[in-house]
Amino acid sequence: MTFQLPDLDYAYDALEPHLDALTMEIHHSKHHAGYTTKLNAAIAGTELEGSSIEHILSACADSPGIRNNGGGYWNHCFFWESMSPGSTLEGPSGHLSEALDSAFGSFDEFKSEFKKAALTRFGSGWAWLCKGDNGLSICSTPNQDNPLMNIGGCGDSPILGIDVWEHAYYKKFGPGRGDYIDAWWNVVNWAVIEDRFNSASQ
Ligand code: MN3
Repeated sequence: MTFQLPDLDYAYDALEPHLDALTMEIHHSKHHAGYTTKLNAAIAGTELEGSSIEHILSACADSPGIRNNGGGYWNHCFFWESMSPGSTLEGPSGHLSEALDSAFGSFDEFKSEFKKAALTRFGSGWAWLCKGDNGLSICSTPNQDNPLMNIGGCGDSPILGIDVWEHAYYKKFGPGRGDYIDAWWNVVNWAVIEDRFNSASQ
């Protein structure tokens, strides 16, 4: 049993004009495909072969090949599922909306804090919104690390994440990471984020 590159639920050009088709195609068919192939190679013949990706991520800290490629595999699956061409900036509703207001004051304040975490991640990495025992929180991780690895003070259940590697935005936005983040809000699938919030164990 090996990991497979998942198909997207939408076409590469479906997130235009916010995210461009060429970036989406390269990001999925080259970058994500590469992490998937290298993850399978890294776990082949080890005790982690055949394990769930969640178990692999919880046990990968001492293996750079499994950590980088397992993170890259899971992070991008999570990222594609977080977006939808039918999304709007109206944002979340229900219990998620209440939890965001409780943690950050308002949806706009949450977006501001999340953007700050994504902007200030030096080099390549991710920013995350997580659900934990004390409600919602924001953190960021370098490279392809993620909260499921429970390393670096970022260990609650992730419900939203943004890729801030340059490969995610440079073709369209150049060095304008902030412009990319602003555009990305338009394609966040809040129904999916709300489902994750409602089903998160913590
Ligand atoms: Mn990426």
